[in-house]
Amino acid sequence: MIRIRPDVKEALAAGRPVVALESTVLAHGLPRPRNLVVGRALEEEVRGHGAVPATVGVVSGVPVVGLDAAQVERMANEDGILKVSTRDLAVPVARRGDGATTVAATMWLAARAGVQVFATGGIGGVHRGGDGRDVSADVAELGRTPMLVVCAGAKAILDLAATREALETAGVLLVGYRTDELPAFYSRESGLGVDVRADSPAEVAAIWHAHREMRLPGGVLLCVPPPVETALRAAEVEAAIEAALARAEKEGVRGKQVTPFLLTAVAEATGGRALEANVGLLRNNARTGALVAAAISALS
Ligand code: PSU
Ligand code: MN
Repeated sequence: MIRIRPDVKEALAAGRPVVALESTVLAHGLPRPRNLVVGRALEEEVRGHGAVPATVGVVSGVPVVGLDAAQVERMANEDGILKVSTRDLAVPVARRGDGATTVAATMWLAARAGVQVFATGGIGGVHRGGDGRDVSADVAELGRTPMLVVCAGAKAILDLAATREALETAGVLLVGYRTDELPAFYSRESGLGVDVRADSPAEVAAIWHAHREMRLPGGVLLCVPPPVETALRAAEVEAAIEAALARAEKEGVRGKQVTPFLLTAVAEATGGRALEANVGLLRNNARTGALVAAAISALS
């Protein structure tokens, strides 16, 4: 049912480090042609730090853990590719179509393939305003699928305090990587704390190992601040976010379009600086994921 690229399968069987990557960020999170460049760069970042990258997606109805180069290109360049969360996975499979997997769907597939570490940008969470009912399926998936998810916190377009509460309710441990503060995706500061701090890949690996040994349900979120070189100040990105939210409201943007719409609008409003911050943190998370996956392999 799930196709695993041969080198990924070999690495998993031998207990060597593998890092999963998602395809929604390529298809819907980043503009062309940069998305393909970044998709390749993330795989290189993982390889360059001693792990095997496994980008996840659905290709011609087959869920794939470890897309090949042509398939990554397809995720980046195909028009109108479906954005697929766990609940939608059956649709492209039944219709023999393609689908770009979100954090939730990537976790689900990668975990079933035996992958333990997944690096992304920012997870979905509780959207701002309204009644707080637009909650990403990423939260529920984190609550039930065992995976160490490396991210820069939740996307700043969200209500971060509410997202943090939702993650707590779902039973997700927030580990700060060399920080006591939950990062806010574009920026390093959120004013919110993490549950515990870890200062090295080995410390993270030890927590993950214990989580697995006890067969605790769900994921652990490793929250890595975006690199200083490209990070924005929370205050400067806030105005852009508010303008983007107002536009989404006016244009009646709904459902799964909300996140891609807001990310694009914020990138435009910051003259591309939010995009550079996004790319910088994606690379940094891929690298950190590889280092942590290697530390986990050394333990088991
Ligand atoms: N992180 C990024 N860019 C993205 C996303 C995350 O840097 O495009 C995607 C992820 O795939 C995440 C999804 O799962 O946005 C959340 O969408 P929603 O709020 O509709 O659940
Ligand atoms: Mn949503």
